[in-house]
Amino acid sequence: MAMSATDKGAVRALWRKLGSNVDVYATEALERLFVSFPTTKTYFPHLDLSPSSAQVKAQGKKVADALTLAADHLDDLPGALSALSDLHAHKLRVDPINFKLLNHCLLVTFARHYPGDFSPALHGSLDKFLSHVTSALASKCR
Ligand code: HNI
Repeated sequence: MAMSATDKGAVRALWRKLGSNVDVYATEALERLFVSFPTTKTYFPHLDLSPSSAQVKAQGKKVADALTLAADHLDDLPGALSALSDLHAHKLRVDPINFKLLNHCLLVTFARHYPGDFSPALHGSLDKFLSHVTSALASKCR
């Protein structure tokens, strides 16, 4: 389902509120991903995935920066994420199911830290945003 103007406004407002904490939250989401869905760890055999690892933190910052780029380009997600889509599909060969798992962990993390009422409407807008990011990232998988 397309993101409405209301969804886009909600995501932009959320990003303004989160500020630089997006790094911290993306790192927490990755930690949750590796604990709750351990098969995802197979994509990172070269990284130290133990709790509080500097490498997971660095990966969290990369994911956060890409999400911020996406939040700044809501009207052209496929264009903004094109290079990352190539990377994940052709080089890293990430099975698209894994994006859904990370989206779940991101939602849980944002809901946990959101300062105030993480309303059903905000939940819905954020879920749509993450689904669109995922579709753009997975668009070159086949
Ligand atoms: Ni992903 C590298 C963004 C989901 C596996 N990933 C990156 C980089 C960014 C990024 C940015 C760094 C690119 C570079 O160095 O040029 N990844 C994102 C985003 C999402 C996502 C925005 C979804 C919201 N990545 C996933 C998922 C997996 C995944 C679900 C697999 C479970 N990503 C990787 C791997 C790398 C990677 C593997 C390379 C890590 C490294 O350092 O070698």
